[in-house]
Amino acid sequence: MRLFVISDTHIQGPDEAFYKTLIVFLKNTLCSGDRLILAGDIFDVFIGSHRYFRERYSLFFQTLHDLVRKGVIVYCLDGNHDIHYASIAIPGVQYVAECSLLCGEQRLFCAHGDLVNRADIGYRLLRVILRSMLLRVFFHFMSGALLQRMASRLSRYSRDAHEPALRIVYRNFAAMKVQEGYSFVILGHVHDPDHMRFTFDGNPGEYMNVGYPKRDKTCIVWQDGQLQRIPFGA
Ligand SMILES: [Mn+2]
Repeated sequence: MRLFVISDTHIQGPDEAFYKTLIVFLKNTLCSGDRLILAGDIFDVFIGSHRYFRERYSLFFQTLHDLVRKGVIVYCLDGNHDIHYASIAIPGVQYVAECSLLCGEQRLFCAHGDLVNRADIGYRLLRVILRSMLLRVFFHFMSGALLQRMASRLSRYSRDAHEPALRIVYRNFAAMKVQEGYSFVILGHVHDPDHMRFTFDGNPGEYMNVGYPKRDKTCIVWQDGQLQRIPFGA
């Protein structure tokens, strides 16, 4: 059993080369019994409750459907650029806020990571508003193409904060999870391909951040008790 974690690919449209790379990777790499966590910000702008976006990326969701049929266990997490995935309701895909899984005898924690920085109150408030029922109804009645244009402009302005100072905040969060008993902690969001090992009370733990696949050309895989970064297209 292998477990793959992909996040922060920030796909901007179905014609983008990296979109095709991602789909080919999913089709060719994952086998029955593997697990896949899509850990948020796969798309730069995506609202799963809106048909426009489901159709825009239908090839991706068809691929997920095929993976489930093949026997791959798929977990899907919202990011801060892509929300309401659960509305797509692909049978067999598990829509969760975060993952807490057993890998062999060890526990693995995975989340997008946009809630790690507790000092970012403004962002937390925005997140609640974006997910609110009212806005969901509003989205529903708006043209998908208009939403795409508005949101991609916003997305350019609100590039996630990737300051180096955040590295320590993420490492502290991971250390807290190791203290809770997790052996592996995987986060995304900050586009920082960080990797760190800790020991708490003699129990080793390991943290990896997915980084920014468009630049790093990698995702994370857990296999035989080890976390590794592997190239897309490998
Ligand atoms: Mn993010």
